[in-house]
Amino acid sequence: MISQLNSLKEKLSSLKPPSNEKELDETRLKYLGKKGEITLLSQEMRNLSKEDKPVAGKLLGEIRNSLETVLKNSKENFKREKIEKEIESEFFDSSLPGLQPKFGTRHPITTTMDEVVDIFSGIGFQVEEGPEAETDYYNFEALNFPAEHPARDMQDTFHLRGLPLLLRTHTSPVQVRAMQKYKPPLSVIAPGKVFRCDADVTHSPMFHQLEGFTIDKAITFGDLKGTLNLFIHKLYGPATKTRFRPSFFPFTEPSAEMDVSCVICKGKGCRVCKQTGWLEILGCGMIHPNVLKASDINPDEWGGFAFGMGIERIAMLKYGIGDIRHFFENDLRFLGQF
Ligand code: 2U9
Repeated sequence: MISQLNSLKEKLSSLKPPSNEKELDETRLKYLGKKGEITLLSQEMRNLSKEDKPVAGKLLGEIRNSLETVLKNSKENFKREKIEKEIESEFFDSSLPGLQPKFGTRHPITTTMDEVVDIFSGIGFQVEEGPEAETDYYNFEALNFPAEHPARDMQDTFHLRGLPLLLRTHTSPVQVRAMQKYKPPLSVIAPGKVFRCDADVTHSPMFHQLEGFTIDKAITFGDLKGTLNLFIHKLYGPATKTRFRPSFFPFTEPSAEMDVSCVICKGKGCRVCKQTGWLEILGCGMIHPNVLKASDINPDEWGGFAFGMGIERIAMLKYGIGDIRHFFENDLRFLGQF
């Protein structure tokens, strides 16, 4: 037994330490497992003589301790190596420049619409919204459109198949609904999407409008001019000139179109204003008595002015954009510029 222990000690002293976890487990099993060499030898201890027992016991203890130390050191080495490898693979260089996050931008139509709404809200107009699918009554009849008016033509208006509805061609029906809902005096703006069967460089089948009106006693064309001049000076700057030309709309009488001095060349004449120095910006007029009557407002007691503008046109002039289709293509190279 003693000689067996001595040769085991000899063998273990030249034992190559395990080089991986698998070898470590195999070595442990080989010597310290249930049927391992050291375990079997320690079981045989009880058969030894009284004299040999302490010598063998001391030797066995030394062998077990030195093997356990080797195994423990190897295990710790493996653990450390594993952590070092992990740290190396997950290395984070905090001195590298960060990745630039991509921020979205507001659509130029949203920005322009908000700006126009803010100006009119600031001088007391209340904002109203309404349905995009409308009846013929609210879109045409209540607005004094004669039955055979060209705007009612199938080519201009989108009709909803099988339903007595159409896509509103202007936001005027929202204004009619407001006139019926509230009592004058009343100042309303109606921003929103409108739909017309039309498409080219300056027309899109869907575009944005903002219309407004004021109804009060003794309203004059002077009130209309004062309000719109204030709006234009806030939108394009106080040096912008305005002029009014006679026009026609079924819902206003008299009607006018308002021009502004060219926002690009300041009135000198350029490609955008076709050398005239002026840009057509919106339509307006005094609300037709028939329109007031249709909403139960007495035209002998009350009068009103109204106006309407296409937001795409305002934005095209503000940003110098030549083609309305840019607004709807959602090209990030275009949208990222605003
Ligand atoms: C009610 C009474 C009157 C709204 C008005 C215009 C003139 C006008 C166009 C501008 C460019 C439409 O987008 S556009 O093509 N609009 O010229 N709109 S007066 O008049 C109203 C509206 C509602 C009850």
